Amino acid sequence: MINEKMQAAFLDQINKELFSEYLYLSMKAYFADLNLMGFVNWMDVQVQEEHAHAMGMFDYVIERGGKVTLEAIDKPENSWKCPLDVFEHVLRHEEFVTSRINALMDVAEETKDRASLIFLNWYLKEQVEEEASVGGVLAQLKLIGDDKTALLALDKELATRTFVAPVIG
Ligand code: OFO
Repeated sequence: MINEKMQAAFLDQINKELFSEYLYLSMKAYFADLNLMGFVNWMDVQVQEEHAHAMGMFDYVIERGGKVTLEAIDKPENSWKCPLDVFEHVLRHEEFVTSRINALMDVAEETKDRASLIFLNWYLKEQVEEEASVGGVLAQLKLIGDDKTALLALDKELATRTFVAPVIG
C-alpha cells in the first residue's frame, strides 16, 4: 500500500499535470486565434500527453491501494505577446514540472518506496524528451524572428506531430 506522504505528493502532481493540460489548451486557443493550425496541432498533442501523464499517476495511486481526491485546477494564462513568448513559457513550465518530478522522487527515496521510484523513472525520462522537443521549437522561433514566411514553414512542420498514447511505468 502506498504511504500517506507519497500519496499526497502524487495527488499534488496529478493536479499539476491537469493544470499543464489546461495551460496547453489555453495556448491551443491562442494559436487558433492566430490561425496557426500547425501550432494548434502541436498544442493539441501536448494536451493529450498531459492528460495521459495525469491519468498514469491517477491509476497508479489506485493500483497501490491509495485514494484519489481532486483539487481545483488553477486558471491558466490566456494571452502572450507572440509565438516565441508562448514557447519560452512552455519551456519554463516544463522545467518546473521536471523539478516537481524530482521532488516526488525525493519523497519516494525518503519513504523507501522503491515501486514509486521505478514508476517515476518513466516520468523523469519523459521530461528529458519534453524539454528537448520544446527547446527545439524555441530555437527555431528564435532563428525565425520576424520572418513570417519562415513562421508559416514551421507551422507546416508542427502540423505533422501526432499523439502516440504512452505506455507509462
Ligand atoms: Fe507532464 O510533462 Fe509536460 O508538463
